[in-house]
Amino acid sequence: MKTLLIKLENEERLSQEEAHALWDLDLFTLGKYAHKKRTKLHGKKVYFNINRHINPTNICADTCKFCAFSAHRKNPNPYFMSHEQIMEIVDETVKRGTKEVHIVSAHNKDTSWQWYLEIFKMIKDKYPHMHVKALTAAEIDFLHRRFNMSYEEVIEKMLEYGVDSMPGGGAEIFDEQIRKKICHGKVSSQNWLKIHKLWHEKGKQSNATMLFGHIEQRSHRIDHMLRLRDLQDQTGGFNAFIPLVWQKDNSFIQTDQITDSEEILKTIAIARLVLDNIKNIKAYWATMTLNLAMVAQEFGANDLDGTIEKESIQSAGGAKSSQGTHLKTFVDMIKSSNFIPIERDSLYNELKTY
Ligand code: V47
Repeated sequence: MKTLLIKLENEERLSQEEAHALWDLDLFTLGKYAHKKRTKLHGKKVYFNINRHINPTNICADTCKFCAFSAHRKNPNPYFMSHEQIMEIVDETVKRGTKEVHIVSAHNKDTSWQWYLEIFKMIKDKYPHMHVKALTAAEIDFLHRRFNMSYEEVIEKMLEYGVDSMPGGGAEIFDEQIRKKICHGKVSSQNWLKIHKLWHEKGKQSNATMLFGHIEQRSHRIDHMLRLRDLQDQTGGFNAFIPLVWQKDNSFIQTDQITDSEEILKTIAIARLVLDNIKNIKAYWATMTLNLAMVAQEFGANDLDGTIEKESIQSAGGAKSSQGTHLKTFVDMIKSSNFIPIERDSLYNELKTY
């Protein structure tokens, strides 16, 4: 424990063993070191962007037990949007100053790879400055399996059709045993990492998520972070790490695990301390409430994600995020917490200080 504290004090890289030992520290000790690191990197700035989430279909070939969004399971309302419907949403959101569309779909086997990709080209043709963050590694793996395309071919098409960056979804928890229990058949951990590596090798950036608070143990979260840290050492392509708190309504997982505020804040603080090579830690307000996401800014996080406008995946599981949030709410909350609100673009360039 003594060497761990000395290393934290000196801001040295933590070994695997030391990373696991972080759980033995209390929240306020973790918070002290995590906040020191976040302040060194970002001062009092809290980042967010003005974005729109679009989830074009919920019809899914996969059967992940944690998911309430997939229409195969307890969600009784299957839907599928046409490109015209998606463009109507984009046209509307542009009027409100949106600078990023975040497009994540279920794995719909009754469509074509063109349906997935052409929408990106339509958006870029009409709005060349709109940042398209689209296709999780899980979707890329699905397109590869369904349409017999190699990962490289899917990635070439993404570049050709105008995808700017990749969202971090589909990572869930990398531990293979847990993965088998919660999302058997979906992209493997190894392939999730391989796909991001291939994307980074094209000079492109992406995010990384971690779904926690279901049946995994704390040690699995550390294992997850360390696998990301290893890849980031090789490529430097991850913009942000996003721990997603599992929303339990309408799911097929039975668990007694309680994920309270202390556990969420500890996970954020540990992420900041372990992931010494990922600059941005997002407290994704949709899965931890805006209030706790604000508190998380004192425990290592430096970002809140965006205004979102409409959110269908986490809200299907019980999160109060279906209507997004207002820019003014963000700005007021950040200011009243004595931080500085910074609107950023999708790659963390600063656009405006409020
Ligand atoms: O991979 C599904 C998660 C992810 C639930 O890159 C759930 O900026 C909680 O990719 N409770 C997709 N989480 C969302 C995603 C994302 C979200 C926010 C920011 C970014 C980014 C990417 O949603 C899935 C899965 O892990 N998810 N169901 C649920 N009930």
